[in-house]
Amino acid sequence: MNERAYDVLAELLSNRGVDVASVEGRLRTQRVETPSWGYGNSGTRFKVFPQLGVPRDPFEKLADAAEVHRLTGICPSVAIHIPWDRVDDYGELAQYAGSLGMTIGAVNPNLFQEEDYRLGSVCNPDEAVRRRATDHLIECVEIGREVGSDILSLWFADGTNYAGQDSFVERRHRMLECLSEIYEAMPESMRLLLEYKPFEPAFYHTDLSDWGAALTMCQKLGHRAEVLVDLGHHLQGANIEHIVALLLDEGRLGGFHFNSRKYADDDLIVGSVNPFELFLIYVELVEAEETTRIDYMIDQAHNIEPKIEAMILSVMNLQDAYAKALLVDRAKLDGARRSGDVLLAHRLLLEAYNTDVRHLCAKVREDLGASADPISAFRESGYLEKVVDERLEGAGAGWG
Ligand code: RM4
Ligand code: MN
Ligand code: MN
Repeated sequence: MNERAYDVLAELLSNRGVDVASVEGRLRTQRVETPSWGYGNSGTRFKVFPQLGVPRDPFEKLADAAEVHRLTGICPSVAIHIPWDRVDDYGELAQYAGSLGMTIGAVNPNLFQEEDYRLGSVCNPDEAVRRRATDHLIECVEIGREVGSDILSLWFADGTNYAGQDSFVERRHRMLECLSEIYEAMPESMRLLLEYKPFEPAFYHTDLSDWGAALTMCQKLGHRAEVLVDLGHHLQGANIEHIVALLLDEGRLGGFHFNSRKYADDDLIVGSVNPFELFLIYVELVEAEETTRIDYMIDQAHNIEPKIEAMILSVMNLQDAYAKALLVDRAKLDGARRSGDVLLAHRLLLEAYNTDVRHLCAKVREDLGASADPISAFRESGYLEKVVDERLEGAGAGWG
């Protein structure tokens, strides 16, 4: 760590009235879950460029995720996707995670890659297909029990491609019927997170197109059903921080899938396109998260960039955004808002956003036993060279 740079920053912040120790304390409690699928090969519908050293199975994905945690100090859990991460013995998978100092986080069912799901899964007009989808969801509840996870994270590809194809309302009722059964099957300790998305792979309508569709479904299910916000799942121009505030106010913001996008659901490195938006989202979260459980997860797919480094950079960008949000002078902001001082209120946000917090984050990572400079440390560690050698045989895991 660059101690001089840190000291200068800490002094500057103290002079501004920031309680640096408490900001650092909050930063040490930040947690970000990384996705198993982010370590496997992925691409676009045009081409998947496979990378050397990519994990071949869920165990190797956990090992890569553990490396991200070792270097950042805030990523001790991994989300899994079933069937991509199907194993014979989930107890063994959980035990292996434990041996790496990791846990298994959200269980993500997959209801979009079977022939049967051409017209949807839980909204399909065919009752037999809906039964099959529901059974898979119940299987995932069981897997959650076996791996010690308390989150069932749901995203449905359901929707229609042409006007008139099916009844919006009947489809909604079918989904509600299925999710009610799942909700009943979940242990008391488990939460159901419901993710919305306005387009793709369905192109006329999706059954959970936006936060309102997801929220009303959650409200019907019960208090352990909450909305998940994926940053890539909005139409252009949507004010995501406003959506975040609304869901928090309703007590139904369950979690995030962080990523970045320029055009659609691009799943790029977090904060790479619009870091200011990421900061504004954290500004809404800073107070609420003191009393609410929110699960922060990354949902990324790396097409050309090295996967572990991309994940580390995403985590660092999340630390950076959170740190800046913690610097906002809340008392002054409150005063500016009440007195109608539009520009002062705005400038108070800019003041926090424009602070270079990198040395503060580096210090926090070191406090956690991680690395001040995680990407350089990763490059120097020889981990990638080692796994490239070890994983020469067999195919890298991907979406299949
Ligand atoms: C979807 C959505 C889900 C993710 C799948 C792979 O667009 O973001 O969360 O599990 O992609
Ligand atoms: Mn997602
Ligand atoms: Mn997505």
